Amino acid sequence: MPSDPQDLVPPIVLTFAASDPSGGAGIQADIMTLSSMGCHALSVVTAITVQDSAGVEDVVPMEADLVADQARVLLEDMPVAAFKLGMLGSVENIAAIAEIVSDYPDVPLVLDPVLASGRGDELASEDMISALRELLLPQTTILTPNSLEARRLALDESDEDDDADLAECARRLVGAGAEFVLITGTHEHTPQVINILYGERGVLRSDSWERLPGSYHGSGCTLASAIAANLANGLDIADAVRDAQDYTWQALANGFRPGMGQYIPDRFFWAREPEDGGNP
Ligand code: PXL
Repeated sequence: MPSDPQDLVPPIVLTFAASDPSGGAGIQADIMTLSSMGCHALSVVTAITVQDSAGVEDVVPMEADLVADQARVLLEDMPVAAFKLGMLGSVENIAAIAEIVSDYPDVPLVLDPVLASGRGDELASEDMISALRELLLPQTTILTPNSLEARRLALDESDEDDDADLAECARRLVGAGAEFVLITGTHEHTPQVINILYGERGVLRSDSWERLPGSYHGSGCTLASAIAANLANGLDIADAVRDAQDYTWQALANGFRPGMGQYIPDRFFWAREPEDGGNP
């Protein structure tokens, strides 16, 4: 028996995200990823969605007071090693969460700016984008937009430069307060998917991945949660980002299609033997 029961407690990560009952994205994706990577997941639900593997039919945000209460009781009880923020549901929720995390400035914060689903359903209003920029970017350790989200967050309507290059977007997002920005390249028309990590001094690392043929639901949630798990496990930012991409690529490569819509990543690919009926 270890003398200290704390030795048995895995690193704890608190995720704020919306429920995706399909198990593809959202808080369900976060819990699976964090668990698969050896963390204990605390999960504060910010909104309920109605969706299947083909698309989102409805989004109902939780009351901001209820979001704040869920988080406060957990934070008074347990030491949190990282925060992960996904779809937040409303401007009021963003403000409540920004206030809570401001009490924990030393805890790394991974912000996945969920603006639309991979299938194009809008999941954040312009007001929510402004609130993310103003209230959360200054508290963000690492922001994980895809290239479309990076452009929407970095450029405003008056910007002529719709096609501003991603390095310029990253520069502006770092200027707005994010310590690091990982821009994923799935939506760019490059033969390989190129993901680039930027910091204050520009590019920190660039990783290229074989482009997989499927259309996936929940890849962004998986990547951001995997980064949070790695930071909670004590990895530095460059190693956390590299290892999380490797994990996510494998989860996608082993993805499955549970219904009539998109593929979803298998976050427990490592636990399945091919002879169990899992993917090879
Ligand atoms: O993949 C982004 C995402 C995050 N969270 C929820 C979602 C989606 C995409 O559909 O539904 C709840």
